[in-house]
Amino acid sequence: MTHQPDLTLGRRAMAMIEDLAQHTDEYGRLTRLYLSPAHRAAADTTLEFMRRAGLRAHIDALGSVVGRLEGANPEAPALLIGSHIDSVVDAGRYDGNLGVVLGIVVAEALKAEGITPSCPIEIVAFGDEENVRFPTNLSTSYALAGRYDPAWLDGRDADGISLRDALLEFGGDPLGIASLARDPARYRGYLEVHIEQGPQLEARNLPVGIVSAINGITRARAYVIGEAGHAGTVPMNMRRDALAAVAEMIGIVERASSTRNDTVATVGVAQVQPGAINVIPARVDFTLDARAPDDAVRHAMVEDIVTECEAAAQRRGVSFTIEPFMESPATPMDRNLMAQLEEAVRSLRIEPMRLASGAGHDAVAIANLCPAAMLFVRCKGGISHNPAESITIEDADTAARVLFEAVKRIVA
Ligand code: HGY
Ligand code: MN
Ligand code: MN
Repeated sequence: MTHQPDLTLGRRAMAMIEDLAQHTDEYGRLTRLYLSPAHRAAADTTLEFMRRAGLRAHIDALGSVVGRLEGANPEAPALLIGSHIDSVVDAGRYDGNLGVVLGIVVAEALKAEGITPSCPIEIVAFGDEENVRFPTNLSTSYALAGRYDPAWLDGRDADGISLRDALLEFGGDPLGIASLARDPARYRGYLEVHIEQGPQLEARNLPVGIVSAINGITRARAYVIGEAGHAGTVPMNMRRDALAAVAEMIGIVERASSTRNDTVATVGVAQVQPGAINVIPARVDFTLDARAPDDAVRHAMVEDIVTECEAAAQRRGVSFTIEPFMESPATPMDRNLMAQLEEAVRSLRIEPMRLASGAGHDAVAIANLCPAAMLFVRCKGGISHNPAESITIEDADTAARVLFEAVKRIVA
């Protein structure tokens, strides 16, 4: 009779996930952007979770929630565990949040088993991993690595609000950012548990997997300007139709990213002006998100896309401008921490599968502070960035027990 886990840890995690899912900026769907009222409410809830778990917890100058469990030797390099509680628009409830609540569940389990870690354990709920509201790149986790770009404070959201003003409104402190930088000598490693957001674990019928590397990302804004005109009178061969040009450019993006099976590129936003049924589109602003496991491959792909879009613009008599605003490097995970995770997975008699991450994560930023590793959790159909995102309580429980086993090994 195989040991049927009592699912206590999974139940605990799912209950906290449900509590957090109530905090949204949009009625009827989950949208929780960095420094929004919903982010503040979720941060306060996370603070409460951490304190109830016996952690010394606070919300830092950038809105991250930080909980600390002192170890036998408070001076020993700490173990960092975390993920993010901000979301995309109309999001699923597990992206990011799962890694935060599992860290808290493991802290509770250590206490319940009377285990005092040899070193401190810090659990962090980052607030700006999705970079949806402001033109930033993992700003709250880069701050811990001492790499916060002050220019991010001047970035503005769709309503023209600067990150600085939003931070002050949230109760943050722009002057307290520099002091968030952690001393690398005081951290032994970072573990992040996250839903896979892809179909591989489900295809292999595995509940968890170990991340080998995180893909690099280039994000850019592009602007195509043609000429508005009467939809009924201008002959097709005399138009400078900005939207028709962008339609061709989206085909270019698809083709350039489909030549290899490990590259992807997406046009996620396109705003058409003036946007009337009987007016030839004068201008289209759109975005590009391009990814690859190798930085040189990604840069070459973006260069191809730009060159071909410029030629298409030339042919069509429209202007094409593209402005990259975010570069995130491809990031290999730490071999030693990966081995610790693999041992923990094996201890639960699960085959340890390694897989790359197509999605970006706070681990990319924290890898500049200390060794970093990630555990992926199976999600239904690989669906994410979608309210249909879901995991089972059994897999949440398995992930919690793997994290618990790995943490016990690392802080023994
Ligand atoms: O876009 C990403 O890869 C992540 O979900 N922020
Ligand atoms: Mn995420
Ligand atoms: Mn995400």
